[in-house]
Amino acid sequence: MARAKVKASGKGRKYRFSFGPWNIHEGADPFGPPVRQPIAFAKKLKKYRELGFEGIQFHDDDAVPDIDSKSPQQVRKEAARLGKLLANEGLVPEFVAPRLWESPKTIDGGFTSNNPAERKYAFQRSLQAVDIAAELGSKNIVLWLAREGTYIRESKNARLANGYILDAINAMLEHNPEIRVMIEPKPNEPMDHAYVPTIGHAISLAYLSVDPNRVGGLIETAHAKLAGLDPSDEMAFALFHKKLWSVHLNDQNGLKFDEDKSFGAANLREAFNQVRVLEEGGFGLNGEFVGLDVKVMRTQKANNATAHLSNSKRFFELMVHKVRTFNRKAEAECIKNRDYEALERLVVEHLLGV
Ligand code: XUL
Ligand code: MN
Repeated sequence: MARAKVKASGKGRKYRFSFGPWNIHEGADPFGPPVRQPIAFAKKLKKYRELGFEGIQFHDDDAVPDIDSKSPQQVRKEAARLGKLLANEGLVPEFVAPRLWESPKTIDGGFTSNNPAERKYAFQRSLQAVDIAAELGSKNIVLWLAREGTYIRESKNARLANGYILDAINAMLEHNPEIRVMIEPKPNEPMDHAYVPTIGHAISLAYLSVDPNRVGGLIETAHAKLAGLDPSDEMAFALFHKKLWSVHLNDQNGLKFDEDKSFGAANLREAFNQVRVLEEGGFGLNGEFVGLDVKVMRTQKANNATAHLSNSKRFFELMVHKVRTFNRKAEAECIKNRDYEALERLVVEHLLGV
């Protein structure tokens, strides 16, 4: 296939890309079993450089499998060993996210469970994730608050739940003075309604924390769309607050399950606007990664089951090119004349390459 050459550097910016081991997936969904053989973690690690990625995102148990069966010392030892391996491979651990949604102890949520013993488990596991991040050499924790919400509204006290989440964030900040917490908001799935469903909610919690400068956000395209919001506006809001510290770019075809499609695959114009906002907002200039939380189609054969990652990276780079070559003078003219029909045509023709 002929491939147009594109540059994702220029204007002093070179984007760095990341993904998580879960983005190379065996294809199981709620309606059917895996359709591809699992790929060993060591083999996945090799794929990063091959695909042009430098950053790795971890859940705590991606870094230390079977985490609950190991002593704190063992967990730290394994994380430190992995940190060395990553450094040798030239890979950067972007963040660690405590996986608080698979344990039998988090069936009814972690921080917001109605059971104090379960809340304690979630608390401790999160502090341990902070230790893992430190051993790996990352300063970032991501909180996707998967089960912090309800199936039925009456089952939890939402006011108290927000306080429990804030307590957990504060505990992480106090546990390690270097660590930063990034909240990854999502409005639903697996819950009917999740607490902290948008970046606005996340940032308002950040300001209430014991160290607001160390609490920010990670915005995922699909999650913003599931909340009925425009992902580029969500990103702009966080950039305005200097709190956009990572992204999970992907795409989403309307209000369905969380599809995690390749970036730009469902809506080119929304992809253009996300890249435009990131470029204009200086995203990446402080070392932020462009994370791609994308899922390969279930139908994909095993011999080419990483194409969603290389495609998403390429679509991002092509969009950077589109953003950088957009006719800014003509744009300013349209805005000055309040001729938004002309602006619409300018954008659409630019995206269509005419
Ligand atoms: C869930 C989701 C997660 C987080 C990491 O929808 O996006 O993969 O990004 O826990
Ligand atoms: Mn995500």
